[in-house]
Amino acid sequence: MKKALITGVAGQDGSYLSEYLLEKGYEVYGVLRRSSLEFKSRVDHLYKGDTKNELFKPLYGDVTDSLSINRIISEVKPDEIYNLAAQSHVRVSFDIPGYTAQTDAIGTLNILESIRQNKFESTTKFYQASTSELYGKVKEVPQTEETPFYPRSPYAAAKLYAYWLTINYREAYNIFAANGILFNHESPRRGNSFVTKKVIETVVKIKNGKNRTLRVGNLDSRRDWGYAPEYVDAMWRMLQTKTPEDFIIATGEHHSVRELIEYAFKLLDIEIIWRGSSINEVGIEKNSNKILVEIDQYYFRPTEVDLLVGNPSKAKKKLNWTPKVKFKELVELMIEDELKQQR
Ligand code: NAP
Ligand code: F7E
Repeated sequence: MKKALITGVAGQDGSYLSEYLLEKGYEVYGVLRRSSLEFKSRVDHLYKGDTKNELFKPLYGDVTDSLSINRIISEVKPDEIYNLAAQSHVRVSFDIPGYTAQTDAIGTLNILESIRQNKFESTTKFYQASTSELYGKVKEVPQTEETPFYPRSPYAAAKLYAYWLTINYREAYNIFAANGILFNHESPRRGNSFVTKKVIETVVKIKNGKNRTLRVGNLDSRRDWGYAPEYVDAMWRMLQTKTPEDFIIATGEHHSVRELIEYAFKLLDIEIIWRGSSINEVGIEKNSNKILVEIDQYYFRPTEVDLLVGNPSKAKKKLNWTPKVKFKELVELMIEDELKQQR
């Protein structure tokens, strides 16, 4: 039986990846951070109560703490490590750049060093959660594995260190280490401060009369939004190849935050029209003339990433991976889930 160790297991991707690997018959060791409330909503069903899975093993640890990480790796002796732990919010990384660097950059170093010091170079494969944010102020459209990076946030700069460290440990110590350069991927389990989940949660609240307005930042930034369960499948595929390589995972489509808002409201039979410009722009319900969308300076970033769109050809060719859920279907399934949650 193969053993996988997942850092960031309680996050969106960690929870889907756990379910995916358990389904494949893996023993899954999940690194959880201690918090004052025990409840880890995305993975609780895997290790508590009637749905508990004996093959899921929760372990306390923190990637910034090399002692705990080294102990876990030396005891578990994993066949595969998926390093998903991160302070993953781009805007928040401007508020807590030091913590972001410790987790997203040094956390990766702690894991790779532990593989090396335990002499697991030939037995433990390593997946690094790299990101389209590395492209930042993009040098070409769409982005490929060859496009130069231009990070635009403390988050992206920390992830750049982790990206190159992964390649360096592959070249220097022959570790099977791969970067997945994943473009935005979303789901009903997405944290509610990311724009897709925030918009969808709020428009449903507005429809149900529980919220008056949606307050957002840059309406015109464009993202390549895919569906998270499909992206964890790509992570696993990257560790099953003959030789380790880095791959873009993306849909190849891009849409704006404005389109996301319009389509989410449309699914609830609300038509939005836009008036005004920049910080004074508002989204109005066509029928009632009520203001439903307002711009809030708080949600802007000091340096924005305007457009990200990936070319997933290499993954299609070498991993036999293709995205199925695209923008409209993604918004539809998230709205459907949200309607159930708020019922
Ligand atoms: P997420 O929902 O924010 O989950 C991140 C997880 O990391 C959380 O469970 C968090 O723990 C944990 N964590 C944070 N700091 C930690 C620390 N110091 N030690 C141990 N665990 C820590 O992120 P996600 O969307 O699942 O993304 C997974 C990974 O892919 C992240 O590395 C992210 O940067 C990267 N990525 C995401 C996307 C995307 O669109 N989702 C795209 C490209 C790359 P708590 O639950 O206790 O907070
Ligand atoms: O923002 C704009 C915002 O926070 C998307 C992380 O998973 O994907 C994610 O990073 C866009 C940005 O995701 C609001 O300015 C407008 O242009 O949902 P987001 P992100 O920054 O793209 C990458 C690939 C990762 O690696 C990250 O870990 O939407 N936007 N108004 C807003 N964004 C937020 N959060 N909230 C707003 O009100």
